[in-house]
Amino acid sequence: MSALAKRIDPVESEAAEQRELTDGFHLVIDALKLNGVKTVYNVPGIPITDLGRMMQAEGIRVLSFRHEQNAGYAASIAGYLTKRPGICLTVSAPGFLNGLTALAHATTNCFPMILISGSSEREVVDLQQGDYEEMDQLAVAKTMCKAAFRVLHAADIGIGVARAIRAAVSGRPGGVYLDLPAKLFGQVMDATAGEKSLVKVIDPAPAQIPAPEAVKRALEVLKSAKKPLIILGKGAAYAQADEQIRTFVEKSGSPFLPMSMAKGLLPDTHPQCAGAARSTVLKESDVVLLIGARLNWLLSHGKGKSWGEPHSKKLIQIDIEPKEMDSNVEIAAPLVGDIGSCVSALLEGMGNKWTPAPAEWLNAVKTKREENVAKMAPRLMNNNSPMDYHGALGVLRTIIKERPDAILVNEGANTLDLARGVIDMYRPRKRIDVGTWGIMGIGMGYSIAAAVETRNPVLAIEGDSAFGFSGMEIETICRYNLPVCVVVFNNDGIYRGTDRNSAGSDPATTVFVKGARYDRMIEAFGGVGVNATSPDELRRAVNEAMDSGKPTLINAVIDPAAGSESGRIGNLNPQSAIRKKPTQ
Ligand code: ADP
Ligand code: TPW
Ligand code: MG
Repeated sequence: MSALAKRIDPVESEAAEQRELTDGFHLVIDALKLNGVKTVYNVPGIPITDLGRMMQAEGIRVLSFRHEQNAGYAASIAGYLTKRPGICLTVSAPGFLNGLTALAHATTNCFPMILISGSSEREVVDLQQGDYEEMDQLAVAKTMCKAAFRVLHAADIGIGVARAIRAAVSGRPGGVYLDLPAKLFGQVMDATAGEKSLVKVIDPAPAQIPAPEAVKRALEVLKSAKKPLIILGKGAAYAQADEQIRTFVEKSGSPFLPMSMAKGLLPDTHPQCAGAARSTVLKESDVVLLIGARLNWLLSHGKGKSWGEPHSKKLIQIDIEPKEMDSNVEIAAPLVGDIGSCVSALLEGMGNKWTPAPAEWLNAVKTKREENVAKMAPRLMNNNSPMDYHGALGVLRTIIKERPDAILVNEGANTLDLARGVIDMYRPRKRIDVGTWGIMGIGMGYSIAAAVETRNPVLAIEGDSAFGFSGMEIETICRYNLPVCVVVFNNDGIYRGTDRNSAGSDPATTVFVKGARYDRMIEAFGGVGVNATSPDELRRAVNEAMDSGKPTLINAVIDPAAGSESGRIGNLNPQSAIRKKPTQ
């Protein structure tokens, strides 16, 4: 008899006397444990408070957050880092809705995640009779995730959890919603039958082998290239096929361009890395191979001036999702399958006699890259006070170089774009950021999950606005004593702290309290707060935090005039045809 049998107090009824019983609470826990779930990110309340308590009692690590959105972002990035669904647990209606942004974010970014929410009485909800936190959560969730399920009977919990796991991780990963009505938790059933009803998901993300003719076609196109380019996306980092990818890239002799979260899959200092020659390689390449990267806005949809149009580039795309092919431009050689299998098949097809890309091309890229790096170098060494972005980032760049296993969390506008360009990454899956939506608010949730899942130290580089979206979670960081160092790039506002409202006495829409001291926030919870006004002070404070592993928040004072509107993507702001831009 399993452990679950012991947990139910003897039931008075005579009929039940001889049987051992289990209930919905325990079946949910047993189903998750059976499938290797070790951590749950949650905010307690009716009807899931006891579920969290019982999970903890049963050995699952339950991290309680201050807001479900942050718990959800934590779960989403846990999914990305581990290739297993990250689990977020919330209460009904408002808690569910707070978690929903993260679920949609996980789906958009192709991260496996399961949002489990308690819900109200179905009978009352469906008649709209005004139950406590009434909402048809399943209907709402369906439009925003990869799959959504509701379990009404305790005997179906095993199947419900199994379906949720499989849906989250198989094929293109994404967010899954699992609706558990309050009544389910108390439902009782025979323990043996309960145990039998559980499902261990075998091979949740089966390998998807590419078709041999598709491999051949891809190799033919690649062989024809004089100026190939390989673009690595976060799908490639997620796939955990690091060795195959490295071998393939090196064998191809092609420059590679890492997308933001693919930085470090091969080191940014690798001789083939074209990160610092991005516009050159996008414009001048003749064959582009995409590995786990979509041709969305982040790659200008694969067309236009930045792609050197008019051109006759040929594209090869590796992706697990067939529908991704031709989404924006024609793909000459679609290679559908999982990245590990596809790259292995390409390597095998290349054999021992593959001729690497012409050296002139790689040399031209190298020259461009060295030029750009040399241009930036002096700016990174300035010791100005107040700091500019480059002075502060120069320090953090060195710290990551010295600590390549640290996880870098990054959000903001200028703080994001400049940190991405300046800070080299050396190992796979060490840079996690705003992702496909450019979403603000991932910072503390990502930091917590990164520390918990990897046990590596975390350095979060946060715009002051970006930080504000999840700042309360520094209490969570202190409560669990996590090795997280948060650096708030405090330039008094969004993009800049210098805007003025010319029409009245209210502050401009993009500015915050001048000279705010974010470092004092963490002191309220027993963490270490430091105010850093120069690169030297910043270096000292971050090194100390990374050495001690103590929760730390550094208020890095940045010149309020240093940033630019929307960082690198100011061109996406619509312009009024009839009004001049308000004064700044
Ligand atoms: P980036 O933002 O870094 O360019 P995207 O999120 O746009 O990356 O693209 C990631 C792509 O990777 C998605 O199209 C997704 O389907 C794909 N993908 C994710 N995991 C795998 C995998 N294991 N094998 C193949 N493709 C994958
Ligand atoms: C959920 C819009 C994009 S960037 C940004 C906002 C509000 C903040 C930029 O200021 P920050 O960085 O962080 O201080 P810096 O260095 O440039 O000053 N709401 C969500 N997501 C997004 N992207 C926004 C709003 C936005
Ligand atoms: Mg700012």
